[in-house]
Amino acid sequence: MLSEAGITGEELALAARNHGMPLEALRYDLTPAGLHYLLIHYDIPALEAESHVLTVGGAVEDAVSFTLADLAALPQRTETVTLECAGNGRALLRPRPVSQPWLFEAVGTAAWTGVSVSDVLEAAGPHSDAVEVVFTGADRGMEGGVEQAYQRSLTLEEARRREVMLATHMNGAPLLPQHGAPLRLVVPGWYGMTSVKWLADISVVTEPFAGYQHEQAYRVRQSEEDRGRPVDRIQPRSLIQPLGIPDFFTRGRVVSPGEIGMTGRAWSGFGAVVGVEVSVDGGETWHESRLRPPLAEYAWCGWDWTWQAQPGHYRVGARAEDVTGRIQPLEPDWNLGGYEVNPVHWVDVEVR
Ligand SMILES: Nc1nc2c(c(=O)[nH]1)N[C@H]1C(S)=C(S)[C@@H](COP(=O)(O)O)O[C@H]1N2
Ligand SMILES: [Mo]
Repeated sequence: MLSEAGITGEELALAARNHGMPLEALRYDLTPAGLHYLLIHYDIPALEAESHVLTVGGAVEDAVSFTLADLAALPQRTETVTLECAGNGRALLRPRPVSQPWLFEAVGTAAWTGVSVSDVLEAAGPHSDAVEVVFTGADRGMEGGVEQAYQRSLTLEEARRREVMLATHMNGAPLLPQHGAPLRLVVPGWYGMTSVKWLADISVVTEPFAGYQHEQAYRVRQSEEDRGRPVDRIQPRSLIQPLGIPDFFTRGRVVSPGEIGMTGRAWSGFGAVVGVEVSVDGGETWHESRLRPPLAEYAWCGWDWTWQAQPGHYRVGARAEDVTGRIQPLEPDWNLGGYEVNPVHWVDVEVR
């Protein structure tokens, strides 16, 4: 299936910069920072923690600015969050939208430490007619022919959720350059594009923000003419921790017959995962796995299931359902940008 993909040079260049989480790292509750997936639209900007200043302005009573030392003096919080790229699964589509060609691995879970955005907003005092908050990164580039800084907005209500935070630390260590050092936004429950890295400015606005990453990118649409709908919360997904040993080239799995403990992780940005079903026959029959409690409200949960495996070739899959009844489709649903592509994680397994 993958051999038919016909990846372009541009996609290869993107994939070589932006790596996924090797799926064997599903074994860790918290993804070690170097194994967490990475997505960078432009270049990693050169920022210094000592001199970095976050400005907060726009429709506020008092425009204020914060050094990292100022932020460290505010009440600190730590949130364990599963972050996933909205383009995860894109390379499974036919025809394939040409962009970062993710398969299944654009995900990771980290403990982020920093301050609530709401505390920073309160210091500035948004005007009563404020509707949204725009977050601007220090990175610039060209995209769709438009020169821009990387920007995303949230409604004022969403930005004020206590767990929406400005993070200075990941898994207890200062942010790495590639993950947004020295300061980034983290929006639990939402796809990764909202969690602006290298955060330089927060601006309160009185009209809905219509930037490139809202109007052009990150919309689920069927054609160029279709306005579509914005991408926001993470759709449910489950992944299988790799079984046995891999084939170097095909990445298929080879395992010995007998009792096989299958395990994996599942998450949804809409609420708790309530079930993960496993199939070893390509979806003919499904078996309920045993769920472990999630690490935190916005983090993945573990699941496991025991397989009595006889020699042969199998198509093994897992699908998650969340508390809202959202369930992974058996095969991917196509859209123009390749967002929210969350089909069952199918894996070819040879038992021998
Ligand atoms: N400033 C800035 N923030 C950004 C991006 C970016 O290119 N520039 N990429 C976004 C996207 S698309 C994703 S999926 C996440 C990835 O975060 P990570 O690389 O720390 O996993 O960062 C988001 N924040
Ligand atoms: Mo992303």
